[in-house]
Amino acid sequence: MMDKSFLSWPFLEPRHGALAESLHDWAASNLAGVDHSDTDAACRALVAMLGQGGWLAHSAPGANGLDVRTLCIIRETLAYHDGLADFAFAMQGLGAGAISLFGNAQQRKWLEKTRSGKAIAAFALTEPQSGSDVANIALSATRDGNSYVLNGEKTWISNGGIADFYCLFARTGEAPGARGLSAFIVTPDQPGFEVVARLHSIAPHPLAHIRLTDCRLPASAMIGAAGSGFKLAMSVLDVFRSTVGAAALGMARRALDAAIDRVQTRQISGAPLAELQMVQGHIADMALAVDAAALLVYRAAWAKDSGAPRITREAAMAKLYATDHAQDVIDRALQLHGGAGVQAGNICERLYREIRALRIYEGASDVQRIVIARQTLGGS
Ligand code: COS
Repeated sequence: MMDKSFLSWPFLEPRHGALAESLHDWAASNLAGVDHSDTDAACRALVAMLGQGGWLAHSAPGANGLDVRTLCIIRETLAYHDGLADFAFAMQGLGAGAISLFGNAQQRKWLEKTRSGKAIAAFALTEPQSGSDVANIALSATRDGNSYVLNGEKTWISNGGIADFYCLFARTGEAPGARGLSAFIVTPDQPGFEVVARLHSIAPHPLAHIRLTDCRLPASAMIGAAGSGFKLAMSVLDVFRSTVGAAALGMARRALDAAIDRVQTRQISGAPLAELQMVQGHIADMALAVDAAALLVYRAAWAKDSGAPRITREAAMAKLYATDHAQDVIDRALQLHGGAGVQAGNICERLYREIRALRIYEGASDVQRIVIARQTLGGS
């Protein structure tokens, strides 16, 4: 049974605790029956379910704005139950994030659809030659009268192939490097938009490589000001990086719970595994990592919700620590399960595959180290 004592920590309010409890109940009764054999279909079904359940309403701000603690609670809870459900929720938020934070009234109409599960969103930043190095984005958007003409490629795009719109970052060239990027809303029905390959990963979710060839967009498709794309992307990532840490936390909690159950029921030499000091040492390290991750995640989320203009350092710490340590917690849980831990379908085997990408997407662990070091040393 998941330890919910963190819900009474001062970073959180009673409404967060109530949300966590009701989402746990909903997830326990609704997620177990989702068929994962067709990843696209499962993801579409999950988006629709999360929309109908009212959970997606939290993924993009309505009247009350974006509450990062709420996003974290939801991701932690969904990830505890089902990694793909967490993915479906998270990508609605990330894909719509630029519109949520910087979109105009017309663009914000997309949010009605992402919040109800009637449209699927994607965040298209990474390119074959620029993932961590966002300032190096090459996909070009050339102004032509009242339009922009886009040419180039994006890869590892989550929800690629099933998304109804992509928040896509392109080089508009106002200045070299980071100051010459802009964000656009691109729909896949646009002539020149093509999904060139579907990509398959160790924990399946919809992923694609896309190409734009003379893809013409109205100038009104631009989100925010020309040249503001880099800062816009970083602001969105500042919010959602803490939530990646929260998802990792949910997976680590699930692994810890599975490990506790295992060591209390599995006998060795006539006594439960839990009586061995070496096993107790693992359980102690796992519990410590979970609590430390939770403190960092909810510290970052609370700071943003309390009005901090930037939480770059706090979010980077939360993501780095929570994802790297979740990997360790899950690995130890799997080890404590012995052969059963690597059996396909075992919860540890599933978590072992699901956690890996979280240490890479939305800023790989070493990018987070760069961010933390720069800020600690006094940079931007
Ligand atoms: N919020 C607002 N502005 C920010 C910012 C943030 N979080 N981070 C940087 N900026 C600003 C800087 O202040 C700087 O502004 P000025 O030009 O006015 O001085 C500008 O943006 C450029 O910043 P910086 O020089 O730090 O850019 P770098 O090219 O050195 O990039 C890293 C820094 C590596 C941190 C950035 O590229 C990054 O986060 N990469 C990872 C991206 C990622 O998550 N990729 C995964 C794909 S999404 S699944």
